[in-house]
Amino acid sequence: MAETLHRLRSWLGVLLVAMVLPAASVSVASADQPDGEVGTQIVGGTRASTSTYPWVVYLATSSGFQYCGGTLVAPNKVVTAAHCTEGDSPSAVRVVAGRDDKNSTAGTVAKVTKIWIHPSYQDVTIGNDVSVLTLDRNLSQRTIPFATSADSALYAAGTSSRILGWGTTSSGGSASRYLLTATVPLTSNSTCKTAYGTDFNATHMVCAGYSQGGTDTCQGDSGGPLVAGGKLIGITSWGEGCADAGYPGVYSRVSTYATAIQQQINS
Ligand code: 4AZ
Repeated sequence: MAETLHRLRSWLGVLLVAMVLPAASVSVASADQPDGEVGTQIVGGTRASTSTYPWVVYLATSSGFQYCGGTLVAPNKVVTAAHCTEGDSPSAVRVVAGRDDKNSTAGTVAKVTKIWIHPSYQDVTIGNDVSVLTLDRNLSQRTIPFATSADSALYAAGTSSRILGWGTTSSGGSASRYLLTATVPLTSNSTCKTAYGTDFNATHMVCAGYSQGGTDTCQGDSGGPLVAGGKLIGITSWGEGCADAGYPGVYSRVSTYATAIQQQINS
């Protein structure tokens, strides 16, 4: 599967924490998150409900392992990252909606009948990290509109944006059992250029995070939403580590891909 390398990285992190460094590497997290408890510390996140954010979904393998996020933009269409679906067969992917707790059976599990990957996608640092999934049914969950070329104001530096996901709570740490959310300010393009140099392309990407770090998306959040002004403006894509000062999270700039996404919705 395409997510193999990506997932392997997450798994290695989990394995290291679980088997090799049981006490040491979870030091902060374990103090704040007793088993079965909710963390508020995790890369600055807090618990959220899919009742509040019904359009946030996660991608899982056929055995139920959550590996990426996604956003419902039409009853049977999910926007996610190309690096989440690259090389995957539609039959291998499940979309889970309406389930805050991965250990529950709440909500709906849809199958995927088609995976569209941006034809120019090669690598997250080049851009085009966009994919649209077609589901085998229309979901009842509310959808969210996505940014178009008319929404450039939503990308102003300093705009408060919301990140959501079930990913890891620290770089190389373990994934969250529960849906988490946080708000982060969009950075300027020059700030992101300073962090990432030629890997940052302002046409294809937008960055978000505090200069001091502390709040960010992380492994397993990829493909999930960055929301501002009631619209999907970004797709969680990449970054150096997670929540590190000077290294904001990088998101696919949805307005750049609005026409392509709309074509997939219409298809
Ligand atoms: C990842 O590997 C990933 N801090 C997602 C987001 C960020 C870094 C890595 C941003 O899925």
